[in-house]
Amino acid sequence: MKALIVIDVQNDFCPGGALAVNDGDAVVKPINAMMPEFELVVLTQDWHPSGHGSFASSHPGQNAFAVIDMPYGPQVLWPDHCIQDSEGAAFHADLNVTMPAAVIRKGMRPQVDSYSAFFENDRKTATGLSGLLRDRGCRHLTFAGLATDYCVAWSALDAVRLGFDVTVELDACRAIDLEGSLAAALSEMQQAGISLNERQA
Ligand code: VGL
Ligand code: ZN
Repeated sequence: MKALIVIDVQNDFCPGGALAVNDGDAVVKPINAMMPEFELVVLTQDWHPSGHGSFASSHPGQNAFAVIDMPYGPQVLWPDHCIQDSEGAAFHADLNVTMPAAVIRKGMRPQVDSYSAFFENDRKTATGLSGLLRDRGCRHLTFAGLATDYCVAWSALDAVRLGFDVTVELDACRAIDLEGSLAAALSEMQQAGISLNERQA
């Protein structure tokens, strides 16, 4: 059984959004087109309370994109984004939200970020996604969405550690690319045995 995990295709990661990814909205079309190929489709939604610990605005004197030490390790500070119930946190208006069977929300605890769809950044607190996938008999996972070098990569790498067979559809992903983060993420994913697919290549 094959599942498609669609990562954070939300307004704030699209052009005009609070943490806009270059060309982020270009992922919507290929993702919608891919959905019917999968037995199960799951969406993730970055879903922060206001004043979240990953926001630069919560750390006086710090700027967006600085890195600080949190109790669970280094944390990039982001502009305020994907605040629960805001328009920025909503899925892109053209994303197919009818076919997906579940939405996994993440980053809800005020002091812990969550890039991965499986575990928060403390690397301990599970979201429950792996149980859902196992209960549904899915061993083969394909990832697409935003952003390649953060939430997509962290999710795909966790999936490999959890024993799933993992593909990332690069044509249906776009990156933030902070100081070489895209190249680093691609090489880490490759070394972990993840198939990096480029359909249009
Ligand atoms: C993401 C930074 C902060 C992502 C989410 O979806 O890649 N990046 N929150
Ligand atoms: Zn976030």
